[in-house]
Amino acid sequence: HAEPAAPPAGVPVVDITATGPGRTPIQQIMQLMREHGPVLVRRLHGRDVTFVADTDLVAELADEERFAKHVGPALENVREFTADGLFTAYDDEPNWAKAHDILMPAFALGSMRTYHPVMLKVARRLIDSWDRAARAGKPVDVPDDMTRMTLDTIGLAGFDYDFGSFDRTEPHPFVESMVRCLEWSMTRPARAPGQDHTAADAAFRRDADYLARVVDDVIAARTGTNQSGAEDLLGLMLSAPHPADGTTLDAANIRNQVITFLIAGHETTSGAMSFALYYLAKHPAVLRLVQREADALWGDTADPEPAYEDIGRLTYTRQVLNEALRLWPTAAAFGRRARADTVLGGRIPLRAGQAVTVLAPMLHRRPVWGDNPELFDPERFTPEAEAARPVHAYKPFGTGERACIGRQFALHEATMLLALLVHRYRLHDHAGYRLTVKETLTLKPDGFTLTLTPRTPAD
Ligand code: MNH
Repeated sequence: HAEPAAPPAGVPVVDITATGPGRTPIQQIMQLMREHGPVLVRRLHGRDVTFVADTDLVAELADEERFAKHVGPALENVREFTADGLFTAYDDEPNWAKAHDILMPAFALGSMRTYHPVMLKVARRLIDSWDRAARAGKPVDVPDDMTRMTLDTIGLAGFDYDFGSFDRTEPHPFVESMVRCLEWSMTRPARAPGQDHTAADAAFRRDADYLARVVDDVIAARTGTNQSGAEDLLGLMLSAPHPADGTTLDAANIRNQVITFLIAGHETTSGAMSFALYYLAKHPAVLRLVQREADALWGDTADPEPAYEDIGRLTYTRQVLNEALRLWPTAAAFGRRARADTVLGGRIPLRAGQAVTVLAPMLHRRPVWGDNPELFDPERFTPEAEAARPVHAYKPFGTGERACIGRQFALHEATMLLALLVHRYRLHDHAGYRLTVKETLTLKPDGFTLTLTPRTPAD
């Protein structure tokens, strides 16, 4: 990649070397942007990263002719355990296009019909667990339980592999190792020169090896049967020929894809549902509207049997999720690299290969969102409001051909679960929770608990 050019004139340079990025680097840049505006250079140990949240500049960065995905320093570290899996593959790595072509059919809207029963089965595991907590009057740990639910869902829907997360009092060790690997990836670029990180690196290696063993287990469970041609993700990975040349994915790449999907397929969706529940607990009028939408579909049925078609009808619930992802896009930053020498916004010269990072949480608070961008308001996502906004003002799923492949999967899973939960429970903010956002490359509300009581239908 090209050497960074000197910071462009007129763009503020903020040197954070004295304090470092800390444990919340995204929220630090959000704060810096509140002080210095939506374009800035963050300097750390003499290394510069340009961050952009300006609506017009992001629209330019979304132009696939001029810019492509950039695998930045944090993702370079994630590559240590996901290598050329879809998320961390370089744009021009042949396995990106190959795996993309082979796996795309599994993420077309129609495929959600296949995943629907599995998603519902796992939603019921969560509900059983929350029913027990409600009867016992015990609080539930929302992000932990959302993570149990999304991990089991991607495990079963993608790989017919059961993590059994609700049978465990602690998170599955896969989750704990993964979180440590993501933290290592996030903090490693900020290391001061000359320090010794041998112990942290060795611990990372152990965690990464453990993740690889889980992946081997997932693959072995399948190849031991005669199910290898099944139509789920793993089936496609193991046996679908590439449409162009008839070859299948090689064994090393399959491992990288499995680990990629186990991580990308659950961590961000869990955070999105957690933030949505946080906002619902804090906004009773919105909660009432979501409940009304669920009630209109399922009435006072104690155990509704949501149909696949029901989920598309939960339009207000979907607006709530969109709005939660506006304020806290759980994969908050993505890199874009200039394909050729260019000038961004007519004033920021970029050399071929030079990268900038889009900061979605601040893009999502720009003036196109009105005077009160911090206010949680699902009305921002009515069809009329959406049509009136520039298309690139909202980027929780990234952009272009490297945008999230799992978007429909996440939205189907999350919309169904939210509607089922508000249909069944009254949510009590028993601890008067004050939002603190934990960063492990992705974002989650930290230590967010609720207590629950059953709803009577008229609530
Ligand atoms: Mn997902 C890429 C956000 C759910 C699998 N995802 C991306 C990117 C963002 C993103 C942003 C682009 C990153 C970049 O440009 O560097 N993803 C999300 C969010 C949710 C989400 C906010 C939930 C909410 N993602 C999912 C789910 C799956 C998934 C669910 C799988 C089942 N995502 C991926 C994969 C990629 C990706 C795979 C990489 C796609 C590619 O580059 O070809």
